[in-house]
Amino acid sequence: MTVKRPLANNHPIIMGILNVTPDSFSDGGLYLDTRQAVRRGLEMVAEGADILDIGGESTRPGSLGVSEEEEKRRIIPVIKALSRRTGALISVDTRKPGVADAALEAGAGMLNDVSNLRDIRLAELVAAARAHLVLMHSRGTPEIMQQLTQYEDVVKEVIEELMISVETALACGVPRDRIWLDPGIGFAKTAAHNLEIFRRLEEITSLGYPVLIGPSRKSFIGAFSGADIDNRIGGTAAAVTAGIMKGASAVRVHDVSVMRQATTIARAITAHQAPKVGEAVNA
Ligand code: HH2
Repeated sequence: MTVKRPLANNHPIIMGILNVTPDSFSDGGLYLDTRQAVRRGLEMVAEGADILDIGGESTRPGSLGVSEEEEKRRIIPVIKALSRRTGALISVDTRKPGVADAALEAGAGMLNDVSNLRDIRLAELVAAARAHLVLMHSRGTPEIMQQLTQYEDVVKEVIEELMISVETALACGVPRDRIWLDPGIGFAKTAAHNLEIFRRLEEITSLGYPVLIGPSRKSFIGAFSGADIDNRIGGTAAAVTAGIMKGASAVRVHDVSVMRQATTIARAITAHQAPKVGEAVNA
């Protein structure tokens, strides 16, 4: 398949979150209707999303998962419609090969795998479709992952565990330049681990793969600020800014237009050749 809209442009890449689920921790239940989901996807593209990440199964801590049939029923019509109607790259957030296969067939050009390749067939499908692959660090399943937070050195171990999956993906034929890494903020991590990952993110962004981070509205923001789930936009913007300043290429967020502004300014501050003021104003 052809990959839409080049991702090699210089601005930080925004991945807009579209959860077609009744129970996602933040936007659950809002986009269960296909038309509402498509409308939200188009809105995020208008706000500046480069990628739309469409998921049909919540992976919040403790969640039990849904059947393959139900996951497909929720997301395939949305993927078909949005891949036809936008230039954004469509990503499918799934851990199931059957769902990934149907989604790639329906127009997705990226697989966002929050299981860090527990099933090797995911990499084979991505290679065959010539799609992009996000390898996100996690341990166990969402149901039990918050019991698997024992690390000697969280950053070192996240890197080691991600690199095992990189080798597997390469061996399956996924091209090196289609592999993205994500440390998995909130997945088998305590709030302190999440901060440590941000503090030392350069150790991951210097590995030579684009790095995606997903702090949006997550509980570590509440843990440190006391903000409830509907009021974490400031903490999300701070985490997104820190991530971009430490070399992340992309952020996965709910609040696209605000985070687009945050990432643009973070990149302008850190860029070797920041735009001149006039250019920036007219951009
Ligand atoms: N976080 C979530 C889901 N998918 N994918 C990547 N690559 N990185 C992340 O940090 C990430 C992810 C969890 O957030 P959300 O989709 O908002 O909630 P839920 O899992 O409850 O649907």
